[in-house]
Amino acid sequence: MTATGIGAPVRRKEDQRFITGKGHYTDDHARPGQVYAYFLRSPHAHARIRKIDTTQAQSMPGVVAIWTGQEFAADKLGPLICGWMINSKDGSPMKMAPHPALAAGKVSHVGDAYAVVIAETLAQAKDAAEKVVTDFEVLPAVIDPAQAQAQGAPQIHEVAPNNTIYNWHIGDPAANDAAMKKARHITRLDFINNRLVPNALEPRSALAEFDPGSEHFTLWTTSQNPHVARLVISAFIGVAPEHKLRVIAPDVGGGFGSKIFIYPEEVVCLWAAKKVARPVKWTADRSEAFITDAHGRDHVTHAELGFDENNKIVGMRVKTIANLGAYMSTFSSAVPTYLYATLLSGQYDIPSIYCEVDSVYTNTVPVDAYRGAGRPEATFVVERLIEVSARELGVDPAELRRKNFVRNFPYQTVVASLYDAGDYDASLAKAMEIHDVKGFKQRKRESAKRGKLRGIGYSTYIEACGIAPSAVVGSLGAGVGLWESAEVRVNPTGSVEILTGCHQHGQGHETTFAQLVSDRLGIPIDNVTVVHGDTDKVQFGMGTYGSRSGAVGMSAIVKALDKVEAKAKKIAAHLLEAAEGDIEFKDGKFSVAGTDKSIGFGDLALQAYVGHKFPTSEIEPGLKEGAFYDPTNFTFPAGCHICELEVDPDTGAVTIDKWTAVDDFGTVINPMIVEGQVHGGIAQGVGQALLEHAVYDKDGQLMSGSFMDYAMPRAWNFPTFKVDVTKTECPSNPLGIKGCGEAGAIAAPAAVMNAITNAIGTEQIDMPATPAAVWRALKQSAPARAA
Ligand code: MCN
Repeated sequence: MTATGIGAPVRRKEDQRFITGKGHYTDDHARPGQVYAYFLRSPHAHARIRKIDTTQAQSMPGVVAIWTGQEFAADKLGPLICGWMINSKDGSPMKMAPHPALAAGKVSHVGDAYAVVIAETLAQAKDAAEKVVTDFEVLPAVIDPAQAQAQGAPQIHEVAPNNTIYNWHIGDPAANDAAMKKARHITRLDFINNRLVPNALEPRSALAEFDPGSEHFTLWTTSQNPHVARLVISAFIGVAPEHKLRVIAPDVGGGFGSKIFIYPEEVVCLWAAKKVARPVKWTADRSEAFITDAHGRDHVTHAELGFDENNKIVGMRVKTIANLGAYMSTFSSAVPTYLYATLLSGQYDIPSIYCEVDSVYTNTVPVDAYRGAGRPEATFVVERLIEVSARELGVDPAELRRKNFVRNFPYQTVVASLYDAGDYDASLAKAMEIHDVKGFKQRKRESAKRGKLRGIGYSTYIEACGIAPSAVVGSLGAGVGLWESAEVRVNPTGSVEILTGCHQHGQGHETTFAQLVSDRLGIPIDNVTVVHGDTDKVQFGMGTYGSRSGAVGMSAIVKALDKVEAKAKKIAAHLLEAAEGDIEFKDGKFSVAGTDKSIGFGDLALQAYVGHKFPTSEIEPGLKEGAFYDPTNFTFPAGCHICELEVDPDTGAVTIDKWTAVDDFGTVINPMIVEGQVHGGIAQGVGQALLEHAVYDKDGQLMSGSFMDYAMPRAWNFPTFKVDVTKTECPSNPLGIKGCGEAGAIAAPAAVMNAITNAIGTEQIDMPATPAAVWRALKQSAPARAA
């Protein structure tokens, strides 16, 4: 390992500009003549629009234009789409309701945009918006996913009777019934997986420009996948043809999934920019973000786990209702199905699993992928079930896990995933050792002396990421392939530009991708630049989500580097007057085996471009290669997180005292970045378990719609994490990498809730375990505990 190569804890190159305020985010961009968009949003969860009167607003100072959903509809643009087809168990396709970028005739959630004001300044746009008079006929709304399918529930979209989008399943119900009948013990649990707001640091933003001379559009936008945004906007919505639309996702301040999707605002800005013939900018304020960024999670689940007389699992049965909100967001349909149920086997050898998922519409903000997307929900089901089972069976929770671990790889689960490599015993043992699980009893006694209840909880999670083999996702209904692209451009001076289809918005790609290239080509890391996020510069790529940039994006770079090396060897052979097969490449030098003849990488790059010294009839000048890489399988990071905490029985307050995480991410490119990713993920998972909740009242008003009401985790909510790794290399990519970007968020909620329920002695508590919820659970279970 070199000081900056694979495995080195190199400091993030990009942080220099971020921490000195030199980042360039969408809202930092300004175009001459730019005007501002302000959206009128529904104050009601469900309402018919009887009339919109813009007369007074039109005459307000600075107003350039005001358009409603009717005017948008008149231009016959396509609706926003969900790109992953899911069929119900009867074979019928999911019921996708139209989602126009500006609602016309009816609004379906608080925050649904139905008109836009374009003005010289944002303040003028807001002032004018206040003068728009909208006559709403308020309709009954349905908010709770568990009520959405009830008889007599308000119907949101005509295409979806009973508000049901699909009724999907995986597994064989009859075989599962038979398996569960044989169980000697069945653990049964009901959960709510709480709805979360993504809250990226940088709110979403869009700046659209139209050049009437060339008829080209440019869109600066907060996107995790600019090419996909361009494809959807051109092919499905039809604002601009693909080749005349440049999408730039510059520095983006966090996404956590919420910026994968194509949203109404960027579409409307593009449409408006052409109509007013001026650049149009929109940037969400925080309140707008709360009611427009796609939310995460929101499942209601009943789950059962059956055991035989030897405590071996015989079967699992799960029924989930997933809330997809008022419209189907871009990837929403896949989250509670293929990203959820396919992980229900956890780290365990489970011979029979049956899972049914009903996805429903409600009058709430659309729900889509949020860090982990389906896999935190699956881990929560599996890891709560196994922990509670251990308690019910009276066995040690680590022992019960060990008894049921998968040990022979590859392992085909009964829910379609093919686990390729892993060592679950190793991560559990290492975590228990680091955590000092043996000392828990003593620590519990000490807590008790101070009147505190101490609990410990495990989460031996697995997830599938590195999304994903195109053929697999295609067969499951995805509208796109999920390969990745790269181009390696060697410049004449020997510096290198990597053009990647991935997009970084906090993950440190400018460093880790450069580490790979520096390692491989033997050049200083500072001679490598990573270019991403601009459809005019970079070849088509699929973007960043599903912890794929390491496993898939870097594999595409490896493939392109292979081609660069192959061509460079050809050139070296000519320059050194040797046979191509005799050229070796090591430490940045091409040499003829067994001789002292060599040429450095930089010199060779120059020769490649001047082309003076080799026959261009045999070798093309230049040194630049591209590759598309399609993985052969998902990667399956797995590990063990242990949470230890204290509960104050008087107040219900929870203090996390110790956290140990041992993860298997295969080959680690940069341990410092990986550790940072784990920290961030744990923080988000703990946020879900203890603090965060998008609470709607029965009328569909978001009660926790600001940071005054929606509690984000803070540094003082955490102890210092102990983070370590084990390693089994991933066999399905050339670097042996498994993704790390979501692991913490996937593992953490179950670890926290297992620890809390261990401390308070009752399972009857849902996330978030706020002090009030913990205190209530303690009071309600007191009689049972006393008995
Ligand atoms: N890496 C590594 N060794 C490995 C695996 C990864 O050194 N074995 C490095 C990668 O090279 C990359 C980083 O770790 O620099 C994360 O890699 P990966 O796990 O491939 O995840 P992605 O880069 O694809 O990022 C997506 C992932 C997801 S899905 C969410 S959600 C998330 C996350 O990253 N959103 C984030 N981390 C985030 N971090 C920040 N700051 N902001 C977000 O929005």
